[in-house]
Amino acid sequence: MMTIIVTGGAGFIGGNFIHYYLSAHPEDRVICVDKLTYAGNLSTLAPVMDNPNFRFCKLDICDREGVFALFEEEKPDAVINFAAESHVDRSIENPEIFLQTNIIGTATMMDACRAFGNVRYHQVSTDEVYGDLPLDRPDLFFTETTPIHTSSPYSSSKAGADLLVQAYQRTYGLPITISRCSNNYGPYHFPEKLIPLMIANCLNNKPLPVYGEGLNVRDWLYVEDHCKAIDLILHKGRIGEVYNVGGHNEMRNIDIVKLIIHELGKDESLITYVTDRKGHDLRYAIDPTKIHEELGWFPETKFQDGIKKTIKWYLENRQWWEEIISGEYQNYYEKMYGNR
Ligand code: NAD
Ligand code: TDX
Repeated sequence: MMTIIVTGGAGFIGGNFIHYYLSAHPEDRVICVDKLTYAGNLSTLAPVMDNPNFRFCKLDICDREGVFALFEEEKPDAVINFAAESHVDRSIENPEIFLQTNIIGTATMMDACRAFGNVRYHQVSTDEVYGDLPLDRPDLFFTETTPIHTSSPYSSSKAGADLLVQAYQRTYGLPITISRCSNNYGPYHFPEKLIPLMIANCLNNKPLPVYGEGLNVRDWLYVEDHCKAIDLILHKGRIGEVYNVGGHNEMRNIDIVKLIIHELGKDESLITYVTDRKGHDLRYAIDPTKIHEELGWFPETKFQDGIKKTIKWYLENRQWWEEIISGEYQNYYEKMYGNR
């Protein structure tokens, strides 16, 4: 039996991971550490709150005293660090909190791992640390040896954290792994991000704000496939290694938006082209050969099925996202999109 600390578990991917992990490993104990920022929702964890093998702990990963006290109490066998400020647009408006949570928070969690017996540590990173690829070179993909070359304060903070994780292994022998995943989609995705934002706006008959010409390409992966990859890396990955995780499922933003419109029976006249994101990455595309060959991982959910499941989830769980978009989110939306 293992005790694992999952940080950021009230967010999108961490929440999905906790649901997945508790059902895949019913013998293990999961402790969720989450600060409950604007992106954290306890309602995401409601289905597991009564599970005797689950504990929720409201805590900032930068709170050294609090983190050390929790380690002292729980003696975890492993840490999976999902907690982060995760939205590129917010990082362009205000980089500071990204440096704090994504870099200092990572260091704090790893310091606790060192202090309590070299605890196994997994860092959830992103393909954005590799920068972007040109649109006219479909033959190019990110591999684990692609140089780090970031574009936004968000991706730079994630890259800074990755370098620190590798340094902790080299310097202190901390048993680490890193996964760098492409864009996720699925249930519990916060509605500031492309897919849930377009679903929510469509359902509310609001304009669909497409940045630039909508030609940027992202490589979409169903969130459960990402969760399975992290589970495999935690249990079978080679210590010190980076694993790219992605679906070979590249789509242009505009095609995603049109697909959502058609699935929901709405009209393309809802599309509104708005000012582009500053420094907007053109294309992300992962080469997942390493995790496939070493750990046998491959994406199980096809995009056509995953997007239908996702839309169905948003239709059946309106309360979850309507509560989010009715609060402080309104001010965010007005600031980001009001005069765009
Ligand atoms: P999210 O924004 O939905 O959730 C982040 C969670 O972290 C929230 O619950 C929030 O309350 C918590 N958090 C933030 N700051 C914290 C702090 N200081 N202490 C404790 N908790 C804190 O993010 P997500 O989309 O679920 O992303 C999770 C991780 O996966 C991030 O590290 C992100 O960089 C990475 N990632 C995301 C994607 C994607 O497509 N969403 C793709 C690749 C990698
Ligand atoms: O309103 C929008 N209109 C639009 O055209 C929004 C919110 C986004 N976009 C575009 C920008 C991107 O090209 O859609 C694409 C996807 O945007 P996001 O959902 O913000 O995701 P992205 O910037 O690609 O980053 C995501 O994937 C990598 C996650 O948010 C990161 O946390 C992860 O590391």
